[in-house]
Amino acid sequence: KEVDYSLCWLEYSKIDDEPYREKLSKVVKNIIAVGQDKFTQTAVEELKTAVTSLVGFEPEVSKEALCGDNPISGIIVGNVTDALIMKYISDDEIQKLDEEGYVIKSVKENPGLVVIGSKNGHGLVYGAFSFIKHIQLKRDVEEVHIIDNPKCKLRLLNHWDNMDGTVERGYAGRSIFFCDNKVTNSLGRIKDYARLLSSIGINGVVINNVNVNKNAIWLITPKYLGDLAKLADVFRQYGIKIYLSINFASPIYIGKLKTADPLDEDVIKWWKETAKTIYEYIPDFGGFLVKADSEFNPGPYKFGRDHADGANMLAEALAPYGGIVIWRCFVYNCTQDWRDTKTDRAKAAYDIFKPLDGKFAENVVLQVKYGPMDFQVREPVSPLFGGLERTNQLIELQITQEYTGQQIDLCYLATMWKEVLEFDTYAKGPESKVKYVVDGTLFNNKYSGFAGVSNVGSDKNWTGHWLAQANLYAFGMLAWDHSFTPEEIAREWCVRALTNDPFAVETIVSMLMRSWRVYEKYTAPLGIGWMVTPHTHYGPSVDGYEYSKWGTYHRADTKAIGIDRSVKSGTGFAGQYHRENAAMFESMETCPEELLLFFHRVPYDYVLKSGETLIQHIYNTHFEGAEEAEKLKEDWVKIKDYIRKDIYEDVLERFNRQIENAKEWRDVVNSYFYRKTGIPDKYGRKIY
Ligand code: GCW
Repeated sequence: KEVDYSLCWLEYSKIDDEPYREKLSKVVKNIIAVGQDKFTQTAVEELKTAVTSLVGFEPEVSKEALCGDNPISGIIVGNVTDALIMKYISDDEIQKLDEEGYVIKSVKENPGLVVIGSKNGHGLVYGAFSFIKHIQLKRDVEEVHIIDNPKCKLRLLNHWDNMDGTVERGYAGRSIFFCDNKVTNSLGRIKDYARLLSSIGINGVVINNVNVNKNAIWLITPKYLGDLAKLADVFRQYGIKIYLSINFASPIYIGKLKTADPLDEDVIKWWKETAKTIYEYIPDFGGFLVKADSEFNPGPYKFGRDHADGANMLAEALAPYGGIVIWRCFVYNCTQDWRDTKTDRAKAAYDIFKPLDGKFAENVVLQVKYGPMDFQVREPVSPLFGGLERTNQLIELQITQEYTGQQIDLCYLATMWKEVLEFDTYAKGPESKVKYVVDGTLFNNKYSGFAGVSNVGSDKNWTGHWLAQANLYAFGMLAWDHSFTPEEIAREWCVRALTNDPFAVETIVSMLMRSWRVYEKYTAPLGIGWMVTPHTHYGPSVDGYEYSKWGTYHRADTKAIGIDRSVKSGTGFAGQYHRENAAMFESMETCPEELLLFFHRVPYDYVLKSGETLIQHIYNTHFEGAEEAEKLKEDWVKIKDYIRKDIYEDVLERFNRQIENAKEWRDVVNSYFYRKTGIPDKYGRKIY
């Protein structure tokens, strides 16, 4: 089937290694589907599509093992309770499987036979995709033995798609879900999207923006539910549930009630009826995502109630059907006076949600942005991780590159995410890392996991920048299993999606691995953040948000820059962490240097560990960052011959823009500080 968009890592080109293909052919020539259910069908269809392209012939599919007792070769796909599967998979192996897990095993006594088994259908689909990956990476099929389970229960994407077809903070074209205030009927593309997501383990998508306005308010009504049900049918085949963002004041807008007070009888009843209707259309509907009392969205505060009142009321409406409420913690005063130095936006989420810890219903999950501010290129980890001990929680990561180069600049985010996940909260002593909070093991949560703000749109490569596909891929992989390294993920993605030439692969992996740091170097220094062009958030504007209402200030003067967030003399934010981290952030000496200006107000002549002064560090990193951006392009040029021509050209054009952007950042930031301080660059480089 010809489509006018890329299939990313599922774009199968024929395996060029003859001997490997030969070996493989013996195994993949038969597919034996034990069950008849829709997941088995999906798994078989995927295996068939992949084999046909990768190996070059269409495998035979049979419903039962035609073999009787004779040795057979092929892939058997089925539930671990099926007799045929049980023959080859031990109890011990079955024991190790979770709900969504799978086992892939080549049968020793029966060379050429591979079994893919799972406890439920989702697992079978994951198992099929995993086997496909296995062969794309040319791993041994005669020795395969994988038992794999997702570490996190919820692995969600959040789309900030509006019904008019625009995407808030989207850099990859239009919405794939909505157009002209209608739900899309291009279900072919949706199916391919479901395939891509399922192949990286995603099990839920929130399809509309958290800012729920105009028509989107009505998505939870029969006006749209029929069309949404069709989307849900497509996703369901791949083990993915759909969720909707809702407007907390819906009972007023839709129900024509006088209030949306979560404790009001009529409001409670209205939500219960609404939930009932939704589940009539979509029996496995995932639930609601709610941005309440945040950036002008209505919430329980409006009615004199707190966030637990609001979330629990919705949770009760969804509970009979197994739905959940995902409640965002991105709540802060967005009409701050910049003159007010007491209010600290970084403190808001913890101040609001910590006192509510333990008060949320069983089917409520709090969704917490990884940092206390807003997806900056460098932030400390939110103190809510480790702070909330009796509440389900999801970590919210931003795959779309709002503050990290907008899919023009290369910025592989897995390196950042990994640092966040490895951060030790000390909530229960050492080894209380964020990764153990979000996989639910530290506090034994019923629901937990990852939510990623999607970077996907209608562009033919889905993500604007071809290499930004790696971020989507990495998000899924880490949500599935946070023990993967960013490097192995990058390599895998590269081989599957771009090229398998070893030199080209290593070059691209190296580019990806250093790209976050490069981006950080030429933008705002040492964790202070912002300094971006207001509203668009691309390109430099050092004072762009300095005198605004958003609570995002650097407070640079001629002597010093940064915010004192210590307990002793500052806003006290550092005190929101557990003792070990609070102490570390409290003092300038022990605060990690990359976060120095986030936590401290630092004079320009302060000497850093490198021996350079703060001002010199700012100059150095900005010159280096711009140079390293040019190096990224040089590397890309070196591998020209190994990359498909149109991809090569597209990416080259992005690097040219990145170089311009980096130069602009370098000169604006350096000039700003030179003009503030009058201190020249000790290496005499050009500052304007
Ligand atoms: O990062 C900010 C964005 C807003 C976004 C908001 C949020 C969807 O600038 O565009 O709104 O965060 O996360 O709710």
